[in-house]
Amino acid sequence: MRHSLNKRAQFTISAVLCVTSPCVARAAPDNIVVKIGHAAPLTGGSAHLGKDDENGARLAIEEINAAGLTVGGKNVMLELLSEDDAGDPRQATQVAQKLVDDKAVPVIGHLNSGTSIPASRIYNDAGIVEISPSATNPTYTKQGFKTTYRLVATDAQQGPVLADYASKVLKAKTVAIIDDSTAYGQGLANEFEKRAKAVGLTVVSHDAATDKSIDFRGILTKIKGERPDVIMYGGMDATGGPFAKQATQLAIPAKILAGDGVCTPKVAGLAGTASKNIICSIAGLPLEKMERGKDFEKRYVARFNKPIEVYAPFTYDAVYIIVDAMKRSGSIRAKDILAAMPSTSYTGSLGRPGLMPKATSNKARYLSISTSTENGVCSTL
Ligand code: ABU
Repeated sequence: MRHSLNKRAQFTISAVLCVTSPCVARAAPDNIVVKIGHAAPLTGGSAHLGKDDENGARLAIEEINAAGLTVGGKNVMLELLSEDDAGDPRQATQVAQKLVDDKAVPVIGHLNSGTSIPASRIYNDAGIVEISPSATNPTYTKQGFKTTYRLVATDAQQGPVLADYASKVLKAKTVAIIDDSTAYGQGLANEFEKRAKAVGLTVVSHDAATDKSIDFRGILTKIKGERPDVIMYGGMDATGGPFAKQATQLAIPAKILAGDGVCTPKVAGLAGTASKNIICSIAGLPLEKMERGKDFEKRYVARFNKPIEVYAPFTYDAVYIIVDAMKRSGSIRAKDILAAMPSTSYTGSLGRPGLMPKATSNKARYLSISTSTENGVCSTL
């Protein structure tokens, strides 16, 4: 079912101020306010991705409010409650409890697997839906929580795709692996390693850094001596960029494989010309292949005056998926939204993403493997 903005309900909003962008909608006194929680790193190395997520959710909420939303015969206004988890597992649980205490009805987030996993228990205990736009560690949706959803494929798909690419396309025989010791980076590296060994690659080393590491010259010097055909990097763009740059500075010729956390426009800025050496996968369709990606991009850029990083279309669609569940259940109550989620059939910016609760978490609808070019645009191979 495609969403259509409800023009008829525009009169439920007392004022929509569109003199200059952005539009600001004020709730009429008879409107019920529904709080949409959002959590992501808004500070630290992944703040650019967290802000991108927040923008996607904000754009959806602004559109829905401007069009007017009626649920079960009542006028509803959405309010964004956005919290900074700093990409830190402990802060994520504090933020999750705050969102529950502040009566967020669903939560869009968290961005990282390492934050989404511990936070998911808190949302589950509170009975509210959590939709992560980006967490790819399979554990997130394998904990048996009915509240836990994601809009992306998992590293159990992403890791093998990268290993197969190394073996079949790059014809690599040896690989060095390094990860950032996070649930995402380490998990992806482990999934890669399993498949790499299964297809006959020799893993010459598997090193651990951290998600704060910026100087990789020691590890890279060691890896250079191991002369791997390829290097697998499990981590995010903030560290993957410097890693690739330093590998090139040390004249390491091996291609660097990485997952969706590195497959961002920012990595080109951080890696410079070394980004040509990065081959990265994305855990969904690239924007240009999303059914309504271009249309979304235009509205995003017009509203925020900057390009999309990566996950904004996913947070945008997540808000619409929640609103779709509200409309179908005729309720704004968390338990009714939760009950309506499994029967979601929704086509958004992404097209029809595989909405992946526990039962279907191994069925990725989309998994593209892409290569990062010098200007940072990921193109599907
Ligand atoms: N999937 C990469 C970024 C988010 C995460 O899984 O940690």
